[in-house]
Amino acid sequence: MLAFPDGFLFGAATAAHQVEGGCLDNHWSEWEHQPGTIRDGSTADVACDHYRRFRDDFALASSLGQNAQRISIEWARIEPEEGRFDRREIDHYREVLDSIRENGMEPLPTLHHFTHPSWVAADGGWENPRIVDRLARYAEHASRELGDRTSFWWTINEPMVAPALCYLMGIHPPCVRDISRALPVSRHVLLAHGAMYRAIHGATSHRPKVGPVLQMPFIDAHDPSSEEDRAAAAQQDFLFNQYYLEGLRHGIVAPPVGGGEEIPGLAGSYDVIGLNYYARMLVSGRGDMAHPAGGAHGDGDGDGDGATASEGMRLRRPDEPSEFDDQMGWEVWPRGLREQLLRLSSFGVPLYVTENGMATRDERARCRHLLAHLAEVHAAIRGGADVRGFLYWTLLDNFEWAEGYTRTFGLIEIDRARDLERKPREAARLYGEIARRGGIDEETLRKFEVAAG
Ligand code: IFM
Repeated sequence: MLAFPDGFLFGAATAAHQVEGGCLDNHWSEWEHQPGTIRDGSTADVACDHYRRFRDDFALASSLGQNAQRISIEWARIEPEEGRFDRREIDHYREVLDSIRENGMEPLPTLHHFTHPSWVAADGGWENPRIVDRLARYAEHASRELGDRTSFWWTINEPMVAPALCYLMGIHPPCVRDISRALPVSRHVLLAHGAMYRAIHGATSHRPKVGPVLQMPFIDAHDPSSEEDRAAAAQQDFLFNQYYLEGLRHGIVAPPVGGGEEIPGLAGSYDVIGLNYYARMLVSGRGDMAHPAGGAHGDGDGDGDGATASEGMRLRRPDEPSEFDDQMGWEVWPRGLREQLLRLSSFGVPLYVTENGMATRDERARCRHLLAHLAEVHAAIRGGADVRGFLYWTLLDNFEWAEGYTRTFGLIEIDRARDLERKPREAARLYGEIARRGGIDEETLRKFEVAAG
């Protein structure tokens, strides 16, 4: 039996724009309504209609065995115009958080998950340094109003996505490909996290656990014997992973983003750390690059359209075939989850896997993927990492950003042809059994042919 520590959280994660429906006043909604932006021409106007059906969704998640649920709060609902906070929307999220608890689950809300209000975007979005104070003010308001309903706050989901996908690779809006614009964005996401951390602790006396949610691909040299590849991998790892880690730990903005200057209050701005882990990213010195983080990256769906944002995503080591063929075209490598958790364990705070999952229609593959990653979490705990929870990405098939509804990550299928009917998948039941037992038995590992980690 791979037993997890008492009180371990087994849950799922969602993000407002991807599931709620009706998030019309943010910059993603504006973008996805332009022709040619989303793979299947869809929008998130309805998404999973979770904004209205959240009670049923949480009851279902709980009945399946989950004891936690990560959600996100939509900034554009809370602050539709600069400085005007919408009381009805605060009340809505209070009901959402209460409903999670009433269903016996721990709520884990995130304040910024990719989307910001249209008025923020119109004023420069992440490029305008004012976003730091704006996010802090929103975090202060939300945590003051909702702080008695949650013990956790996650500040920004995947800070590196804004510079990398929005300003360097041009995959997410505003779809810029310009390093000189990406670097200030890297600075602002880091500073915004620190300002939000301080704002939350200043606003509430409930002593919540506050932290960032980092998406950390395991970045390695395509050819480990090539010095060029090793140097390129180290450089990518610095930009995507280490830059944020140094900022959090030492409170500095490291080059090439900053000049190593110290930002007051940034050092140690984490009581917990969330890790989103999906894939290994192999890098070659020839300049190939890849990015396994939300949105359109590869073309693993076999639909023959050949669209790919990053050919580098296809880098594979010929002698290490991937066991998992996901719809995103990512190189799924479960061992990387253990490695990144052990890397983060030096921060000395509790760690949570805030996202991990697989987009597939092959249910046995989803179950094997889940077991293989949970086994790696267990191995990380055995190795000394203080991991307290695992939040599967995601609860419901949802709007996968530039991929629309073509990617099926959900524990629960959404039948879009039948009024968004919810249909729990085999992996949801398997996960529920693991959550109820607090571990994985050997028979299950054998049945799915997964090694213990
Ligand atoms: O759907 C995204 C999520 O919003 C952020 N992390 C990665 C997921 C899968 O791409």
